[in-house]
Amino acid sequence: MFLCLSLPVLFLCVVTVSCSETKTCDDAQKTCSVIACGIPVTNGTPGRDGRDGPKGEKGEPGQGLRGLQGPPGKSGPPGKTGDPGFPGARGQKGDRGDNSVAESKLASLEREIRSLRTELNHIKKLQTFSLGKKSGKKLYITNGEKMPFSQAKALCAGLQATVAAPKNAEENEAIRAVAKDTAFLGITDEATEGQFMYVTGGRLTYSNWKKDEPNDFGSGEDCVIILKDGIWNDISCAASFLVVCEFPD
Ligand code: MFU
Ligand code: CA
Ligand code: CA
Repeated sequence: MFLCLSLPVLFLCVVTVSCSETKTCDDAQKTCSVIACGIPVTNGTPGRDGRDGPKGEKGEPGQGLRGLQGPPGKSGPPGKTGDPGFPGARGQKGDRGDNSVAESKLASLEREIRSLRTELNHIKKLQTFSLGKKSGKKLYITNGEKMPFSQAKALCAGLQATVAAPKNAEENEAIRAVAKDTAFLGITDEATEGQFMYVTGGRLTYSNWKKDEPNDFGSGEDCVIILKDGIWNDISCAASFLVVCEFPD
């Protein structure tokens, strides 16, 4: 079938080629029925060049010898530091701080304070019992040392106490019983001769002078002592005697 169709086309081509030669139309008409006849002409000048054909396929690489690839070049200098990134998203709220160590230390200290308070109360009871202290009464204590009045005052002050000064017969007896020997009292007339005052301030409200005392004997006597029997004499503050300190109720 293909052969039947292609045969006339092949024939037409042969005729066309034969018609490019110079011959009469009658001659051509004898062999080629498709050619029309008219006035005989000579062939014209050749036509213009046709348009460029489509670009051909890329050729194969050349056949010349190719050198081996060289080693990589040195790395270039480092680039400039980039801009800082955007701040990150806000994190979740953290856990509550841990106070457990501080809390257990505090609890331990509180237990210890309670224990120490209990122990202190016990010691105070033992001390007041051993000193024969009665509740609601002042506490009188001596260290058995003899010293001038200035030192006696300093000793009692160092114990948050004052030199004992009886305000009544009962206190006078309590001080005498503690001292057992001659001791300074916290009373002087250093400020105004003849006017005896408590070292804690104020005029005397009670006294127990020996007969003919106070006499400001010799070069002067501005301090006061309680004798072994509980009566008083004025004496030089520079002389040395026992001291009894008085602690508040
Ligand atoms: C009395 C006292 C003095 C001193 C003197 C030795 O005077 O009043 O304070 O003790 O004896 C005469
Ligand atoms: Ca005096
Ligand atoms: Ca005297």
